[in-house]
Amino acid sequence: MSSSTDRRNVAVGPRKEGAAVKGFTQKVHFSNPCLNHSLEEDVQAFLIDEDQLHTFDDLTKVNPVTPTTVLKCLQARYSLKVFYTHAGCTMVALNPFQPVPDLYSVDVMRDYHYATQPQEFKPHIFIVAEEAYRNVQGQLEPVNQSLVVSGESGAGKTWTSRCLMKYYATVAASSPAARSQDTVERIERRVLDSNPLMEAFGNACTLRNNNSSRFGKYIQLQLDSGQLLVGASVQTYLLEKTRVACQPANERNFHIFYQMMKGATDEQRKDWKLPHNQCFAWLPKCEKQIEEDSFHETVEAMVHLGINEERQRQIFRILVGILQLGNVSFCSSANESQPCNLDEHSEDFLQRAAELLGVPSEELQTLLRVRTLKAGKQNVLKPCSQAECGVRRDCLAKVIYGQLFEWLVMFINSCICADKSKWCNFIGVLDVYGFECFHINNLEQLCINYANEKLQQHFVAHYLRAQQEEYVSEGLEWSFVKYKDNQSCLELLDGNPISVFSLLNEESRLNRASDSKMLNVRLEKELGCNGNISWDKFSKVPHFTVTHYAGKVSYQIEGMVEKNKDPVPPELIGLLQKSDNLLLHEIFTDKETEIPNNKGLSKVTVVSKFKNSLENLMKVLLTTAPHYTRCIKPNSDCRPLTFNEKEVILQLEACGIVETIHISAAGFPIRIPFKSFLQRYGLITKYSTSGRLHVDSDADSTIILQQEVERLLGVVLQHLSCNERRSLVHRGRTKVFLTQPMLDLLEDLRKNIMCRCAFTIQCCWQQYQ
Ligand code: AD9
Ligand code: MG
Repeated sequence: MSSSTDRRNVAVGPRKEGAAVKGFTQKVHFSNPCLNHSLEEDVQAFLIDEDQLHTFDDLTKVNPVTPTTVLKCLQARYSLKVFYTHAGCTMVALNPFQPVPDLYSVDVMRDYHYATQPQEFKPHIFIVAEEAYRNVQGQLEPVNQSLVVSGESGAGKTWTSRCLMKYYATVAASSPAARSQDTVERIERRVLDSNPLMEAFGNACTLRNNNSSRFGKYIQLQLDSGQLLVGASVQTYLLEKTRVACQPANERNFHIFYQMMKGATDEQRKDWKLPHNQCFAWLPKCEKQIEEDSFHETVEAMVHLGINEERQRQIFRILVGILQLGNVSFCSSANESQPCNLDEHSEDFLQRAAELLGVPSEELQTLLRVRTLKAGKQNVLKPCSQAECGVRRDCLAKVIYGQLFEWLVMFINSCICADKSKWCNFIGVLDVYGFECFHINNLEQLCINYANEKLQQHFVAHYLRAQQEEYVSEGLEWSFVKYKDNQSCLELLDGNPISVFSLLNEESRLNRASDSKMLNVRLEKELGCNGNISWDKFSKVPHFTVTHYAGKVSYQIEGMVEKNKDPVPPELIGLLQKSDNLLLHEIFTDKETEIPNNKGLSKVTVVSKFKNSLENLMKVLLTTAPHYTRCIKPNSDCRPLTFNEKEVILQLEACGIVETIHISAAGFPIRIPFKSFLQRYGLITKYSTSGRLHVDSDADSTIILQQEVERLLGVVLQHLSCNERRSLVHRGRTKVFLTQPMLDLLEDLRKNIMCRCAFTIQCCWQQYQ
């Protein structure tokens, strides 16, 4: 049982109107700046005033648990610059949107690392990190750990993941130099350097986040038997490669392009055929100043990871080649049997693109404008329309960039991954894109939201399992609490034999001209009775709406099948295989590179590939002990220390925080250790008419405490049947498990007794006077 669960069990209590005793305030002593209040003080916290909400370090202590109380608590803490709060077995992290260096210094890392009980320190991402680190060496056998970081775009997932990696690179450093200094070295350095490199190629400035990750990532930090970091491996998911050729309005292309434009030396520009004043269609300007544009940092990371100068040159030439390709445009042809021409300025761009990509310019030009069709054994050439030429150009850029990114990840793995004989456990850090709901949603959002459904399913299962484990270890008889699960939505998306994905794949395979229309018809016909999908009959644009656990999202059908097919004309791949840019040649002749069939369709569609990789991820997660961090974005303008209630509450609902606390509330959410329980409610037995017992709340023996708890409960619940009693309260081995109504009852009894005593004392005084 993880210590976070223990903490959750400590104390919860009513703040019901009338039940609270005013003036009973929590004493918090901070002898150590990181230290939080003690268990006894936690127990007292349930009588706290609303203006003390900021002191709740665990949202399960807030009572009643409603979106509003949870929100108020987080808001109160945020206003005091407290960014982390426990929510049962999850950690809620509010984005400060400003640097808070003191919170993440090496000294603070060490405080948490060397603490005997880090969970008694103030909530911090380092508690999560340390808990996983300690759990990895399980008591009976080692247990791999996973740190799952979720939240919407800009909430701080990548920032948190980096922070977790820095923590391990510091406290689990394999080199003594790294441990004794603030710098990290050797393998630690390389593992950390994989971040800026992957972010340069996989992150972009979007409307929601200046440094938005456009891919998902699961990094496993490999630990040896002495728990030192000896290596790492990275798995990435679904890079949004369409961005390379098409950037949404007011968004940018991937950072690396801008870094190069800003940081290239004159010599490099000469080599890349890149004049200072050249503009690129695929590099839209953005008003915002992006701090991430550090070419120097990216190159340094490449050097540390062992990408030599020649390789760097090949990479940069490919990237500039892509940009030059983006400037190539076509004119419509007067005669359909003739290929379209390049527009008047495009000749030069095409020349440069061909040169940088290391392919013959004539051939490139022909292949962009003429399609090769197979007719039996014969090849038939067919001129492309202006629009088709544009699609082929974009397709070429996307396939090059996508494969380059995959090569980069493979390269990073080859230089950070330790030999299997050198490591025995891992801690995985998962940073996937959060739930997305835009004005227009397409295949990318469907995949992203599907990933979030899978993670939510894993989360709910794990959370309930954790609860069940505690019930069992405390010897409680209980049956599973019903909870809202997302199984039906997942079945709609990926179930067998018919689901959104299966229909999408079938339409992609059939490759018919009217695929979007057909998809819509089939979805409606074959899945129309599933309660999680609906259609707006009055909408002009065909779409379907899925009710996700986090909310409804409407997906545009137009273009979905095409995106799923992700077709690449084979003749373009053939061209790239001939490239004399050695890297490009290597990437496309590599056996593992997926080569499309003669219709340009690869064997696996986008969704089936994504589904497979997610299934593998889930298998790994299931073998690990998970720790959840829910990042929350306090305002959509990314303004420091600004808390927008409406936006936060939507996220709390979307990521299921409130539901999580409710799942806990549906069982016996209030768990009070015997001693604390007797200290607070012992007076009920003492003053009860049927209470002939002497309650010694100082007793230490668990057996005596157990008996006293039994007697107290016997007095309070003497009129109830065994079953009624069981639905309200359970005595475990070390704690009392209560429902909210039971706690309210105890509080009312206690209050009554205290009022009676006060009344008696008052009468005595009156008589005395
Ligand atoms: V996206 O889904 O990739 O678009 P993320 O990853 O959730 O998104 P990210 O980690 O990139 O968001 O955080 C956004 C910005 O918030 C960062 O660039 C930081 O400027 C800022 N941030 C996030 N967390 C912290 C923090 N703990 N302290 C300071 C932070 N700044
Ligand atoms: Mg990110």
